[in-house]
Amino acid sequence: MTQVAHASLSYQASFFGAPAGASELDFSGARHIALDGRSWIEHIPNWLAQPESLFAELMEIAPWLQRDRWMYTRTVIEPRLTADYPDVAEVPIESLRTIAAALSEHFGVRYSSLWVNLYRDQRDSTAWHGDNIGRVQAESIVPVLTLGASRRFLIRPAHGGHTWTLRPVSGDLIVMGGRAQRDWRHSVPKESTPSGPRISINFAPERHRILRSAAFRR
Ligand SMILES: O=C(O)CCC(=O)C(=O)O
Repeated sequence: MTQVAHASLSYQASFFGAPAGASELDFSGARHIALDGRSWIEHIPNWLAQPESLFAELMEIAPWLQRDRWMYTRTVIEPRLTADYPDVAEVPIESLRTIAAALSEHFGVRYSSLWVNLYRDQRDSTAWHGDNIGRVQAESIVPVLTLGASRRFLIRPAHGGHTWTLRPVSGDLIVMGGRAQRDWRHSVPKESTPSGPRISINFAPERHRILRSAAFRR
């Protein structure tokens, strides 16, 4: 893994708004999609007001790493950067700790850790996968907050079938629930049209953190 100097990344850090307060985080606009009888996904547009400030802060201070992983016969460089916060209490951004607490309260899940991904441009991506939590829990609730550029977020059944396409914009929350990490696979594909940087914030309970080192991809 390689620590990445954030100064080498171009981004616009010109808008610093007020930190998110828990009372502003409103779940009532959720669009709920029943993927099947036991799995679901929700898209909550404009969930976070003034997402630009959080985007800029993470760009600046997150401990971005370039990871690699063993794939079948060789090591491949992940086409994105990642930063881990194993303990939410130690996240050095107050508004992000507030967001984790609001999600924990709303979903009744203690989100004690999080990781952030940086898709530097349209060439960065995440391959089809289920999150590790699906290995140990049949059901889970995984919130993913988008900041910055809009990218396609796809989800399809693990064994093939209809692909749902969501296009979250900055401040939107995507939530995967039920058996979505076990029976379904999600991805953020490369795009052909130019795109600026996107950050996704992925919230996880303790058990997910323990398993994080052994991602399973299909
Ligand atoms: O960036 C996203 O929207 C999804 C990220 C993801 O699925 C992951 O990091 O496991």
